[in-house]
Amino acid sequence: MRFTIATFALAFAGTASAHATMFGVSVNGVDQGDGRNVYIRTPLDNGPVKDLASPNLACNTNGGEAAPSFVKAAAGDRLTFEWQHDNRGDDIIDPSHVGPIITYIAPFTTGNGAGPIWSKIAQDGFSNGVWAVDKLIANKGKNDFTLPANLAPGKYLVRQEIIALHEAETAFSANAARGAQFYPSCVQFEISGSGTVVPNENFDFNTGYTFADPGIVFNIYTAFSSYPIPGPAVFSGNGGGNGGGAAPPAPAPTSRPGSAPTAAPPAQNPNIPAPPAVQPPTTLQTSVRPSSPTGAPATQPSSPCTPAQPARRRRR
Ligand SMILES: [Cu+2]
Repeated sequence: MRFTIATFALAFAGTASAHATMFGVSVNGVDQGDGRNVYIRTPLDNGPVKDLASPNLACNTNGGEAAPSFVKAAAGDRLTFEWQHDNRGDDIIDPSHVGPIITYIAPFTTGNGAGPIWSKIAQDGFSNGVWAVDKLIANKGKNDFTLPANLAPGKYLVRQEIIALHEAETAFSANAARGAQFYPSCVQFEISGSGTVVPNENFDFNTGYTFADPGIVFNIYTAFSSYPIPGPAVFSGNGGGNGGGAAPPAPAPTSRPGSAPTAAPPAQNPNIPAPPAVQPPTTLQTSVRPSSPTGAPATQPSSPCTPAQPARRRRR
């Protein structure tokens, strides 16, 4: 293993109770089976990527190792990406790891996904006091979104990431022991249909995500009422296939200026039709959560990602 400063920081950045990887995919509700190293480019471990300059930011460790299979789906299909901590249906991810879940697509490559090839097709951040990660845990690790209805047939990578913000009040570049934690996972798809659109936002994670981004350096331990989801707007030529349909219009997330090549406002909260109007069940919360996102600032807890004992690199 490359033992860089960043790796050293990562090695001490995780607990066995914290992280997550993707288990598999359902297409229109049909389980495609365990996708790990089958159609998912499963990373070497379930730890986060924090260095925005790392090529692993695109498709995680192992991102350049093409998986042997592809999920077959059609443009416009409803997809479910299912995450886990260690085992399917377990605690999924530590509830401290609040943050958005963002989904991108790129034409298939056997490369590691680095470079300006990505377009955002779905995103869920923070609304009505509920984070996308809260919903993920409540939904047993499952996050739903819809493929663009007019997507051209062919092979693609679909990359979904959890961004855990529990240490994101400080940039990783300023303190390698903290920083937003990215959990990207890339899934290989072979998509059918008669569409003609290949999303062309040409987003590059290594240059498009920066520590100047207010969605990447974000303090969940002070009062806030909204969260600016990082990255470009949701691709506007997606044929309207993105939403859950029931969510009312809401203010668009504020992306970093210059990050969105298209002018259309992003779709809002495509993943879950009707977020609860009240706080999530208290059983989903732990003492490390702020008592209210809109209330008095909570005391910043000691990090749940700083174990007392040295962590090994492999944590699965
Ligand atoms: Cu963690």
